[in-house]
Amino acid sequence: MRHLGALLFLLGGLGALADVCEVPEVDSKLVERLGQRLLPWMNWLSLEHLNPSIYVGLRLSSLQAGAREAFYLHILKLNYQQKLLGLAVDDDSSNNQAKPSMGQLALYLMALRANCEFVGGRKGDRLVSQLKRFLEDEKRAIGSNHKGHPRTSYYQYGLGILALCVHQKRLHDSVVGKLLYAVKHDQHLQQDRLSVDTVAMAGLAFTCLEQSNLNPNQRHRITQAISTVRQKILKAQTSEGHFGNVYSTPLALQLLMNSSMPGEKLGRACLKARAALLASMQDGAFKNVLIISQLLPVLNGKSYVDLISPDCEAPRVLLQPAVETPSQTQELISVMLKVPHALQPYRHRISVPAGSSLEDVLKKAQELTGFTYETRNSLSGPFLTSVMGKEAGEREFWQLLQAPNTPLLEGIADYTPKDGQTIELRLVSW
Ligand code: B12
Repeated sequence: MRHLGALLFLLGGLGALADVCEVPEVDSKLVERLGQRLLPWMNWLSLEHLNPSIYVGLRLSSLQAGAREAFYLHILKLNYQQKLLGLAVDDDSSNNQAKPSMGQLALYLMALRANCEFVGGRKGDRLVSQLKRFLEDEKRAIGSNHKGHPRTSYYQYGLGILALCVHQKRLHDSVVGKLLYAVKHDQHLQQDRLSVDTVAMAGLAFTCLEQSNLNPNQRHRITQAISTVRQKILKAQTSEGHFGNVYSTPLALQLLMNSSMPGEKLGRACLKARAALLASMQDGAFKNVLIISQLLPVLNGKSYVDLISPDCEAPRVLLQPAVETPSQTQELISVMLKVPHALQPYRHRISVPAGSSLEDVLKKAQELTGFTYETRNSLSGPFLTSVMGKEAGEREFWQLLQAPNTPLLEGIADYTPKDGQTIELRLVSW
């Protein structure tokens, strides 16, 4: 009888284990290969490509880039302080750089925290005030009846709250309240679809607030919102196991990891997501450095919430640059590029070497066929802003689709079209 009791206790214990979201270690060679993709971007010190997310991702990973890392943070500091605090010498060459957005400032503050620094001093306090002001402005743009939209996005709103939280900076309940409302009432929807990245980011911000108890009056609502976020993310799991899509799974796992829920759904869902991620990693799906920087912490069992008290002494493996094996191909493929709804509709077949990116196709089309386009640089790479002379307006964007109607999951620099494919560019609202 006593043995049966012990057995039941053990089984009960195993059942309880299944409630926890764990992402068991994956092959370290696969992880290193991902990390190696970040290295060229850390050498490339062209100011427009500086990306604080790379630094954060690396510091929360099991990998390190040696002296490059410290140097990169140094350049980040110089660049961000110059642009944000107006410390630039007043000539045109240094001043024509756009000011970092709210989300970029947030990521910069997270990079400081990833190095175990708290923002402080006169300059630091000014940066914190700027971020608080950004959030206040966004709160006003959303409006007292919640009918408006943030000028950036709820994703950046969540990122802003998270960055201040990991520095233990207090925000007014009303600022946090807007994000609580948005999550509860599905205002993070993009084109009628749940943006898993956006809810995950909100969930990370709430988790930080819950752990730090910075808004005690909102405690109950925050706890409830975290549970809502978890449920929404679990519901968005695809049959292969991704939460939303392959590229929102890293942030979704950052949120779910190390959390627990009654029932057995969570543990199983996370193991399935891990298997799907692994398959995608082996397929070479992770090319984009921003996404890699969101994935590496997950593969090390960490999330952005760990920036509350990062472990800066944790041993990390030194990354060695990858040995390049250039794969020259003479084979040409042909891609149909079309923009049916432009003032001047466009449709042409473009020939490019196999393995070319969609950006290569656009360049070729511009060179040879009277197609025109413009891009803006972002932390995710080149963002298409204008096509055939038509610039996307406020809350509009040029969507990339595989005809007839499948939105691409990657941007122009990362997506590699297949032979015979038709790519459509479509101006849509979001
Ligand atoms: C908000 C958002 C959008 C908004 C951006 C508008 C706005 N005012 O915020 C809209 C709806 C327009 C959008 C569009 C697209 N997006 Co988007 N977007 C995001 C999201 C949720 C947050 C981005 C953000 O604010 N980052 C924080 C700030 C601080 O960084 P930032 O670099 O300054 O932000 C700018 C860029 O991110 C840019 N941007 C947004 N999406 C994309 C995608 C690409 C490929 C590029 C180069 C730039 C870019 O807009 C931001 C605001 O200016 C991310 C989620 C994530 N995990 O990152 C997805 C995400 C980056 N988007 C993604 C994709 C695929 C797209 C599209 C290519 C979809 C499509 N089929 O057309 C298009 C871009 C097409 C183009 N014209 O080049 C993927 C990229 C995956 C990858 N492998 O890199 C992500 C990760 C979502 C996902 N899980 O699938 N997006």
